[in-house]
Amino acid sequence: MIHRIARQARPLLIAAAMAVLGLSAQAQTTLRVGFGLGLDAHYGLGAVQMQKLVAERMGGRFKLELFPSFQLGGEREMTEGAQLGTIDMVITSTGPVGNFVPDTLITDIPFLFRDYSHARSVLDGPIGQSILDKCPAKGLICLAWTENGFRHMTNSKREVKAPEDAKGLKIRTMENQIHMQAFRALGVLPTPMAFPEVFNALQTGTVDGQENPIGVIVSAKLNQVQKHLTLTGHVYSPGLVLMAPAAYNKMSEADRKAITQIAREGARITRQRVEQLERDGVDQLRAAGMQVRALNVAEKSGFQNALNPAFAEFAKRFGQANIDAIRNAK
Ligand code: EAX
Repeated sequence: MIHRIARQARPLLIAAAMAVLGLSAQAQTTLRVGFGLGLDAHYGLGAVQMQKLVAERMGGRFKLELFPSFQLGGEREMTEGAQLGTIDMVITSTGPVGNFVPDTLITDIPFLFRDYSHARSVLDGPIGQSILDKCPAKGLICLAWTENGFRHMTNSKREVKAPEDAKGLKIRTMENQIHMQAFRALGVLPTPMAFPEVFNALQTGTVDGQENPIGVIVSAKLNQVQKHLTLTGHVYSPGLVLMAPAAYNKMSEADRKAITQIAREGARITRQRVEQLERDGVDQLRAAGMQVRALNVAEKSGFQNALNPAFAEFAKRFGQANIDAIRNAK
């Protein structure tokens, strides 16, 4: 009699023990997270924060395994990996994402955002959310906006303080149609390329220059292969935290909400790092021997005016009202 009761109670006792030990019957799922630059750069710090929060909040059901420094490929390749489900999460600039989700391209228009707080408030608000909502139909989950930073131009040939100085330079751009259109309007020869190839292309002279936020220039040590830095701030480069639908759709509603909130909190750390790298980075690059050229208001307007032919094309593509809704947002 006693044996029979013990036998029947056994599964209950095991379940109770597991509950007490916090062990769920569900095995732990490892989510692979790919991103560029080192762990101490802007995406890396955000990724470390996400890893910590997943461990704290997702009850042992999930853990993040981080793959920094483009180990899983360039941003376009990683974004494709998220679509295919071979990579579970990606932290990337919007650069190549427009090839998958064209609705993100409006955020890549030069001189669209006034400053960081303007960009973050638009992207974290209804306009930004409406763009994130376009991702699932294109085979991607866009959990949150993160940040790459305002982009500046570098080259190995000459000081650039006006658009005419840039004419004829071969400048590497991201694989982004909007950026390429803008650089063509400046009379620059845009050469689209995945970031992992950029250092070597600059070193061998395949391209004369590139453009990136200070944090990227510093983290990738581009001062070793670039002489001139012009603080054009010509584009605000948003970032995105992407997730593979294959991984996301397996999650409970509660876990989807949790990972989305965690992505937002990781983005907060990334944004702090972007501003810190930008504050400290220009002096670091100058000390490392780069000729740094800040632009006054008139010189910056010179670049903006030179882009007018491209702005006309952007208005046709995205609608002037949509561009103004972003540009004029408070
Ligand atoms: O996201 O490709 C680029 O220029 C990006 O700014 C870089 O990969 C960081």
